[in-house]
Amino acid sequence: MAKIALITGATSGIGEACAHLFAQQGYHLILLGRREHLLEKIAHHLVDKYAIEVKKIQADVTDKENINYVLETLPINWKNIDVLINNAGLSQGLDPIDKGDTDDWDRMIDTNIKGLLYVSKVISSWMVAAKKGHIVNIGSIAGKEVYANGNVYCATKHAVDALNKAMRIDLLPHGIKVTGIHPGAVETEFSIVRFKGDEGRAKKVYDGFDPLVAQDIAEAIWFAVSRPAHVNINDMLIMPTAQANGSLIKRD
Ligand code: NDP
Ligand code: 8X3
Repeated sequence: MAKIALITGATSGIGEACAHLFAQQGYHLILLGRREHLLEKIAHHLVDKYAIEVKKIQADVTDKENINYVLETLPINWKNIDVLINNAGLSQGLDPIDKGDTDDWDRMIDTNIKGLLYVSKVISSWMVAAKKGHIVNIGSIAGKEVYANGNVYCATKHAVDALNKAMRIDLLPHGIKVTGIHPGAVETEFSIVRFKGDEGRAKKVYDGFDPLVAQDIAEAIWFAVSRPAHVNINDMLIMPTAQANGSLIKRD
């Protein structure tokens, strides 16, 4: 029987690249995101190309009641989830702490921390009952160090790093693997979202060096997920060659 992966934030960037790679490996997929037309488009393509089954969940991870509802009402055969990729996340703004927008802060905290928790609670309870499973949490270099004006985004990714370690402890008795994947700069919609649609400003983030692409991260995730049963990859920090740390990039 084919394995099942649930990917949050599957409508673009790293999540979408994971959907393609896991489909190629024969996984059935549950794709979750807010933009329905993109879920439709990606699901249609994957079903056509790889003859897998895809369940679309159009939902916002910050909506606790609805997340519980859409997951709990999945058909029973779709609850047998082997891999959860907690990828949905975003940054909003890049301002010093005295000038930050508190609505931006709420959005990042609600999505990157609370949304990840809402999904994880439901799925981990099924994994505990099944005594199998692998949770992959997408952190960031911003969860390992702090850079100028990154304040709240960095704090949310430090929380993901802590939760990743905490999940590994709590789920140890149940044989569930937990992996943290921490990328440096990846060119996706991330900076367009951070700068609220300002594509020119977003493009400048990646000027003069080769950033990672979403496929690089999907391949790292696949490496972690495809290890033998007795091997767990705890943590991977993956950077562009031109990026030394959270704030030092060598540009042409
Ligand atoms: P994208 O903006 O391309 O993708 C983000 C995804 O998250 C989209 O599919 C979006 O879908 C989804 N998403 C955002 N908010 C919600 C929500 N409230 N509910 C459900 N889905 C949501 O960026 P990336 O692919 O780069 O980001 C993926 C993850 O990687 C994030 O956690 C990010 O923090 C992390 N990361 C990114 C790095 C980078 O440089 N790009 C580096 C390190 C980490 P939709 O809008 O349809 O809901
Ligand atoms: C996204 C990468 O460096 O902008 O997590 O924080 S960075």
